[in-house]
Amino acid sequence: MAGRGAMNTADTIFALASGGGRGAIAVLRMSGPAAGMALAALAGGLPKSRMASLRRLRDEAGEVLDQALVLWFPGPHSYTGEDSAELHLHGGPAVVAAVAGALAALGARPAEPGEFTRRAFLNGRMDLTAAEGVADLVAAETDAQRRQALRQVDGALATLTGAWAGRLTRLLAHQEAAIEFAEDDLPTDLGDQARAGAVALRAEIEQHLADGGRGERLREGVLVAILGAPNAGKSSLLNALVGREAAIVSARAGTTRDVVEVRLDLAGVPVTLADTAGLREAGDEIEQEGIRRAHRRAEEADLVLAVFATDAPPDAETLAWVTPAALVVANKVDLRSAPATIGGVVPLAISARSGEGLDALRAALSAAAVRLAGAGDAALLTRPRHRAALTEASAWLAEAEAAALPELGSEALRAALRALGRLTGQVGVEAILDVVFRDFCIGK
Ligand SMILES: Nc1nc2c(ncn2[C@@H]2O[C@H](COP(=O)(O)OP(=O)(O)O)[C@@H](O)[C@H]2O)c(=O)[nH]1
Ligand SMILES: [Mg+2]
Repeated sequence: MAGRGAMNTADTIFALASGGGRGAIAVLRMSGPAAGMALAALAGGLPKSRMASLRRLRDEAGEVLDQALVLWFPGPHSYTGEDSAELHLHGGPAVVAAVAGALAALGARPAEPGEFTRRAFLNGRMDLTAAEGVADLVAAETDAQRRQALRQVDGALATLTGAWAGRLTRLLAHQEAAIEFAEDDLPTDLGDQARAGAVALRAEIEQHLADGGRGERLREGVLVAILGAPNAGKSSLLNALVGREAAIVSARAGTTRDVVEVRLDLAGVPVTLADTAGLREAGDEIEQEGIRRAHRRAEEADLVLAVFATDAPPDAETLAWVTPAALVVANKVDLRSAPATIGGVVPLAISARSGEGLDALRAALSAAAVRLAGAGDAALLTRPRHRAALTEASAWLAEAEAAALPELGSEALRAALRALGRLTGQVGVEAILDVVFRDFCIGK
């Protein structure tokens, strides 16, 4: 498709589309003008389109490499829009290597990460947001992430953006008509209509921008930093929450020196729990660095989990992190009962040792994660790129509303339309292609 970025699609690419290592089946896929020739050469002729057939695969010397299911997807109605094929091989490394070698001998080359989907986009098979959705679907670790990615593959964001672009195009037509009629000195309210339309459209876009970043958070995961004095039981708590000894627990203060992170699935939201070095006036240099890292992680965190132990008075360093947004726990209630409040907040009484209160803490963490990532209600913006494009469109709409001259309003509306077009990849796409397809895996 013209204007979608120069790229050499004349060559034929192949890649392992299933996971590496040993498995029952390994799927090699290829795409490009020579895909049919290469498949025919390997499989002794082209099979019927889109029908699985069992073939012996041979290299150029006639040696049988494997017995495989082969599928032929002639373009343009394939994933990439090009002639494509899939080989379902026996999933051993030697089989895959032999068939990949035969494909390379036939002139195909290994694909770059995301190159299949990139071609699908370049050939107009999907818009940019759907392509991003494919990458997110492959990377999804939790149900809520999977649902969000599927929504995007299904075009939820592209459909909304397309509808906005349609309205904007009509506003632009009104505005241009207003300019025409003004030249004819005819009274008209077309300019006012365009202005009112811009106001309404901007309000809708702003409503989506005011989603608290839930979509991005769900995509990337919610970061929870565990903070507290040395020996408060932070590492014990992390281990109790994940059900394994991820962090070292010791009666010696200052044992945890770097940030230890584990991934949890809480109500469908991926949560990264970060255990940190205890906050105190540090002794040696390594511990000081650990404490610096603890503060940095806490500043980046979406949620701070402040841990206090019942057998010590609340320490000033940790109290400084207690806000209404923080989760406060009083640990070691097996030793002593929890105080009524810590820093003005009612703590959750827990014991990392006995397990008391951990269910309530897990529930509180889940609720916070769902609130932060909007796992229940759908946020449509899942990447900073989306937010940037809509913020820009909204700013241009504001400019159009404020424009003193109809010609300026018209220019601003056009710029807003371009910003929307960038979101779905209709305009100005060259600069962002590499960014979008960088985080794909090979074979997608
Ligand atoms: N009695 C009791 N001891 C605990 C509890 N949680 C942790 N500890 C002990 O407190 C000490 C410090 O624990 P650790 O998890 O390393 O604390 P951290 O320095 O905050 O990471 C260890 O000896 C733990 O066994 C608890 O709930 N009850
Ligand atoms: Mg520790």
